[in-house]
Amino acid sequence: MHRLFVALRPPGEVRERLRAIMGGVPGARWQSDDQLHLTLRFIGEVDDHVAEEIALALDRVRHAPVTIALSGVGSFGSRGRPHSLWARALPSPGLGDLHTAVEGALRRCSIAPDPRAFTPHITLARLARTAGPIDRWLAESAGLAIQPFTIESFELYESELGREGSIYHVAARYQLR
Ligand code: 2AM
Repeated sequence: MHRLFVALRPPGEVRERLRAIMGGVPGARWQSDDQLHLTLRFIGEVDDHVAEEIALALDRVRHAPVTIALSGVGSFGSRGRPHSLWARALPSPGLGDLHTAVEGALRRCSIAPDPRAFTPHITLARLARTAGPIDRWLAESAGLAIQPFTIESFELYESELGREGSIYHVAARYQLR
């Protein structure tokens, strides 16, 4: 079985800016440089045959490079029990269209459509149940503003659940042009 997702990898300078705002929340597991990505679509567990079919379907996606800007931060989970911290990607036509194109490719592989709205973000930390308060970090990081940058490929990732958090491997890379 393969645990798959489709994501965009921010360039090195952007990852550095993101890493600069990591810290200051006790019990937060900050993402390593390798783990930083913007998920276009989480697929989940599929067998070898479906994984191959997905890789081929994604190879048929034709899309121009996409421009992304990051603005502000947020958290997922309930107010009393947040479970992740992230940087927000501003919605853009390119990003939305690429998401739709990926969704279409997956549908052709009989992957059920994702019922959740696409909320583009880059997860920065996962929070343990015992993590300290996040309000100060949210306030201090609210001004995050990363000017538009261009992404020229998207990736199919395989996720391996490890003790220190997930390890992500690029299973295939698809050029945007
Ligand atoms: P997240 O960053 O908001 O946690 C690999 O697990 C990637 O897929 C993560 O970036 C994660 O989003 C995303 N993802 C979306 N839905 C998921 C799910 N149901 N289970 C695990 N990961 C999911």
